[in-house]
Amino acid sequence: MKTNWYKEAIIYQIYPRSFKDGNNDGLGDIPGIIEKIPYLKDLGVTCVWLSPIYDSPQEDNGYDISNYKDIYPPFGTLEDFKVMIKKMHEAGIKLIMDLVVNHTSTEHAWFQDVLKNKDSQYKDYYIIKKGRKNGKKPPNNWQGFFSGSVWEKLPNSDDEYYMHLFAKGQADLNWDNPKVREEVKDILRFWFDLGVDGFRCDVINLISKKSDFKNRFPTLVLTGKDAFINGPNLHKYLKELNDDVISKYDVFTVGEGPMTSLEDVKQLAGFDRHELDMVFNFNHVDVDDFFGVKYLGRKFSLRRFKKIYKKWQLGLKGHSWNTLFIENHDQRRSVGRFNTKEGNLESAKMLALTYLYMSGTPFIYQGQEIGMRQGHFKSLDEIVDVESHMIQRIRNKVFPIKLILSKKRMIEYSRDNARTPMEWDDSEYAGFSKVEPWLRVNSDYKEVNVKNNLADQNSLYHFYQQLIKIRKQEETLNKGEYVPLYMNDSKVFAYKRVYQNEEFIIVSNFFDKQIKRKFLSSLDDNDMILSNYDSHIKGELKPYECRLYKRKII
Ligand code: ISL
Repeated sequence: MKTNWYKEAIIYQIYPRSFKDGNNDGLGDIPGIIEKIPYLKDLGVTCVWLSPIYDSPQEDNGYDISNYKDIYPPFGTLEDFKVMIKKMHEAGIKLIMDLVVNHTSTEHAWFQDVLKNKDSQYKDYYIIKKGRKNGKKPPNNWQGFFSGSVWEKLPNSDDEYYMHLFAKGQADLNWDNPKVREEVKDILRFWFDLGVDGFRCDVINLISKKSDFKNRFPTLVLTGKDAFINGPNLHKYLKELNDDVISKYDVFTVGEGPMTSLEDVKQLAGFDRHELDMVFNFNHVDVDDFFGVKYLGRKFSLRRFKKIYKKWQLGLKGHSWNTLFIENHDQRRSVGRFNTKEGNLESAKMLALTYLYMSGTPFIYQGQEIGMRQGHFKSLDEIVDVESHMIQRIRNKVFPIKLILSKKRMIEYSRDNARTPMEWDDSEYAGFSKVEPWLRVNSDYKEVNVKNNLADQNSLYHFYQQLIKIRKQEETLNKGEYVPLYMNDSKVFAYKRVYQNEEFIIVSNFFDKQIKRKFLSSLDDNDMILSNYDSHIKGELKPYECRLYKRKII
């Protein structure tokens, strides 16, 4: 019986290859995660989202799966997995995995069979079309998420291509084939029966493609996106997965939904829709991107940021449940984004309170709780992310792109910035490993690390720990209505959470300047239960000052 426990969860995302190296081969692994379960418990998290650990050639760090029912050997074994989930459950921590079924790796047995046998039974598992001009040109002009054509010639064919919305090694599955849907159900049952408590569903809104494979009007990015984003059978297939498998377990699903609208999310994760439970939408983290084009930045605007949150907080009320996140393995680190300042502790604390206390389920990405920063890579040669390499390829070929997309921006926006090894202490390789890791450790590890955070009661870690503790014990912060305040204020983000006869008020100065605000006189300092400063000035907010008030409604 489904109990909707996800609504009270505090979820911590682990990117396995960068979390903790248990066997000193330079790569994070399951034994390393097991070793850190007490750390997760002390922080107060109640659920872990584990990015892919399945067998994979690792072209996209595991988001290219070659065997859905086995573990990538350097991460460990299925037996290690069983130990991990048992220990997590004993610690009161649930575990959700990453379901990556829009595509498989081209190393998957199904795709390998297509390469070996002309009349393979698995050919219809994928999206394979004849090219134009006798196969000399791809079937159409659609562009993928990592830039470039979504088509790659089948090595064993003169005129056939397979679709890949991401890297060449990630062949899109044909979800219109009922056998593919049955395979996915089988994968779900396999992991649910091992005790997994749910799934984060990778780019799940891309699984259904339109049957019209004609060219589309060329756009700057993602030409043809109308044909593969939120496609015609998406809801039908999600309902089918839910009715046939997911609804039979006390689990939850959160879909990753790039370019989903508020209406899309109401459809995908509506309480009465029986499809997904939640959706990751990216409107708020696209706030400083050039209209969704991540690499073409845009000046941050607090007003725009507040409007986006108001839209989603009020828009989903009564329909679905919000996800709350400011970082993940694809996003730049939040310290230094959203008007905060790298190294400015007050700004990191202010951002934490502001996003964590909204209505919805909070997600914390590994390292966010200790203020891990951008990787500060010196050159593109240090970057390993396939997305960066594919964009660099196009950048080198198309001069105008090279003009608008500088090397500096390529480095700054690379997803590797969020994937540097977790910084545990000030020993060599930051306590992540005893050998040189797969990706350079951030050079700030002697300052920014778990050990220093644990030793300092005023650290960001302890602030997150306190925020989580309060959030878990206060029903109003779980059930309370989100009420935006002072929407026209260009420097202060303020809102309240109201439930029965109680309200919490969150006030955050998003700027590095001391400011006067008349509305502060309406708040009684005796009601203040948390702040990132020890002292306060009547009627004013210090730089990046945040305050949490709790009061009865008379
Ligand atoms: O960062 C993004 C969202 O703003 C996109 O570039 C992201 O790549 C896209 O949302 C899909 O991401 C997911 O699928 C990819 C994988 O590389 C990402 O790591 C994963 O989060 C392909 O599986």
